[in-house]
Amino acid sequence: MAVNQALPQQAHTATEARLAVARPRLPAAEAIFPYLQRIDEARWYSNFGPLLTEFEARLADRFAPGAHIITVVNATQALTLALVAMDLPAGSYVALPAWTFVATAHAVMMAGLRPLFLDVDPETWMLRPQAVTDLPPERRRNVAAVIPVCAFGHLGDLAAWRAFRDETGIPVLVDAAAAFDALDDAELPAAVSLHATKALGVGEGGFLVTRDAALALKIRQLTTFGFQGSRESRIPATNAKLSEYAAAVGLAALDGWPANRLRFLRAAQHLRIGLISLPEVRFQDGWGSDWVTSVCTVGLPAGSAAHVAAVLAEDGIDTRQWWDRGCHDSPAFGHCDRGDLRVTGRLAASTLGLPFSIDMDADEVARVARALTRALA
Ligand code: T4K
Repeated sequence: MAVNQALPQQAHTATEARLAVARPRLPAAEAIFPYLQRIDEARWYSNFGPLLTEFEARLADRFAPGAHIITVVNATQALTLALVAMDLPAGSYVALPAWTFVATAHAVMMAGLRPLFLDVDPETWMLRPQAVTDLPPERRRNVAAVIPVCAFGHLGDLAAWRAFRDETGIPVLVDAAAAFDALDDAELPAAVSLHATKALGVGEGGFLVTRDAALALKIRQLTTFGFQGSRESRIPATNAKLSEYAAAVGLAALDGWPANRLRFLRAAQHLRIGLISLPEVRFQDGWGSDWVTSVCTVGLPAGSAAHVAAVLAEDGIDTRQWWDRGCHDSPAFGHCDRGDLRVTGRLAASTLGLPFSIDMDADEVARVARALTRALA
């Protein structure tokens, strides 16, 4: 459909509030309060206090025994410090999908490494091991690590990445920023975001999960001035610890997670049902049934994302290209090496973040459905 085609009567009225693309809801004050009282009593505010220790233990319980959790100030730092801990040759390449948020590539560069942007699978929107194994040998030889990204919370085929690591010896670090719900496997080190916009948010925060005890110890050391059991700084490091206050929010969020997960499922099912007469709108595989996340990114007819966004905007409905035109496209990465990124280009033009929230109601679903029907007519 042409972008400037005449549109039917707009549904948006001056009295109708704008519909935000995301409306995070973190634990309410009363849910956090008992944890804040514990902080008052303990007079312990940071540096691995009792709440943070409990928060990490409860996060570890979500994985098979043997998983180590290192909380970090955000997932970008978790990725950066994990790469630093891997001790890769300075300036070597880290392969990553172009279809990701800029944080993935920033982490590579801040770790003193070079991003190599590769294309993704058109169905799953994720990097496949073949994207690396099919590289010309001279280029593949310089790939020191790979970061597959769980697109918008979808886990993808981690078993294939484990096989890749075992066969090639190339370390794999998973960017599972939005995959708090889906991630239950610590065989590959993975970074999860606890940002406000994520399914389980503490405001700013994240964690790294791994079964590799030595890697976990090194990452922990990097988050705390290079200390390890003493006040002697043994390696160049930083301060990336979470405070007891963030842990308080995290503990309250975990208390509420079973019910909130059901609320996310319910909201997602309402949206799926509301859009059932629009088969052109494609949800990610398993979204809102097998796994949940806080955003809804859908596939649309080829090249139609900008038009659909414009029509929804006329109806007061916000949408978002969460990853813009692809990570590689940002000026910060203009000089970085890349492969053929045709699929990424197509996804940027044909996927769109729709409004979604844990408490999205029937009127909001109907409003989005009406606007999408108009846009796709
Ligand atoms: N890897 C991947 C693949 C990622 O997607 C991300 C982060 C990372 C790594 C790094 O994780 P962190 O270092 O952040 O832990 C968001 C998030 O800041 C970011 O976490 C996320 N990905 C990225 C895709 O998007 P913005 O700048 O787009 O959010 P903003 O402020 O525009 O808000 C979005 C919507 O939510 C708006 O409608 C406003 C609403 N909102 C937002 C906040 C923060 C609220 O209503 N309340 C709020 O508190 O970045």
